Amino acid sequence: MSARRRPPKNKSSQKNSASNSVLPSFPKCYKKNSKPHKFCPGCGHPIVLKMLGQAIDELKIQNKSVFLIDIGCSLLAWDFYNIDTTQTHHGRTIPVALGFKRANPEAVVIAYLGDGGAYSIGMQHLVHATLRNENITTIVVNNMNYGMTGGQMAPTTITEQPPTTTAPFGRKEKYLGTPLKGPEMLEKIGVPGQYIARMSVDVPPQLKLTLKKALQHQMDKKGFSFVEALSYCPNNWKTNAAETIATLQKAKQEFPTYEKEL
Ligand SMILES: Cc1ncc(C[n+]2csc(CCOP(=O)(O)OP(=O)(O)O)c2C)c(N)n1
Ligand code: SF4
Repeated sequence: MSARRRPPKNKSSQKNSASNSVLPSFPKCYKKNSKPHKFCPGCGHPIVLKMLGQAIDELKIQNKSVFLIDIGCSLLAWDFYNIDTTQTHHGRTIPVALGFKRANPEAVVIAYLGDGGAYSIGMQHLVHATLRNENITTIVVNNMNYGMTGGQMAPTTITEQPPTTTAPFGRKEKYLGTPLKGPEMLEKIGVPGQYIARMSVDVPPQLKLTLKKALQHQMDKKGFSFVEALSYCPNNWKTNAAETIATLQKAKQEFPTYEKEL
């Protein structure tokens, strides 16, 4: 007899399977016909997006949310949710998000981008949105490289990381400087009351809690909220599952997880 699991025979056994968590539990705000998603196997983006979806469900804000995505692998989320979504140019997600928020202050506006988009080409927007205390939520998925374009070095690439295509011998700090720490930098220029956090995809419940707090912060009209999510990119790191997890652990030493209301 085959060892493979047999499909459930009737509706009641289907119900039992679901309640035993055999079937994947999708957030209600997911666009189900866009699944399976388009990200590489083992990518961290879908973990961030699932936790964000659950946070949106729990806060019951699906119909008032606006989701803005960057160029970079974040664009693969263009049809991830049943939520109004707009894709922007590389690094320009934050200014487009601000436009939506100013036009509709009651909307919950979420800017979702990679570390290249946030800390390199779009850095000026991040800095000035923080200084102006704009009431939006920004989520930066930090996979420590330029994922979509093939794994070039990013401002966040760490010394301990597998080599990147543009730094094949690794990050030599003497020539390439030290990795940029986004949340810590924003803390230095931030306005009192702002919510700033770094969390990681290997602890999904904590990540969801952090995202939920950031969204609630915006809903309470308390100003800029920011979450960096440390994330996996096995495709460009060229790592197997165990090496991927180990790389994230090394990253956590360089980029500690924390949260702070300034
Ligand atoms: C103005 C502009 N410059 C450069 C590019 C090429 N480009 C596309 S995605 C990307 C990097 C994306 O990296 P990141 O923002 O870290 O996101 P990831 O793909 O890692 O999630 C670059 C440089 C572009 N599309 N537009
Ligand atoms: S290239 Fe990296 S960040 Fe992009 S989808 Fe693949 S694993 Fe994810």
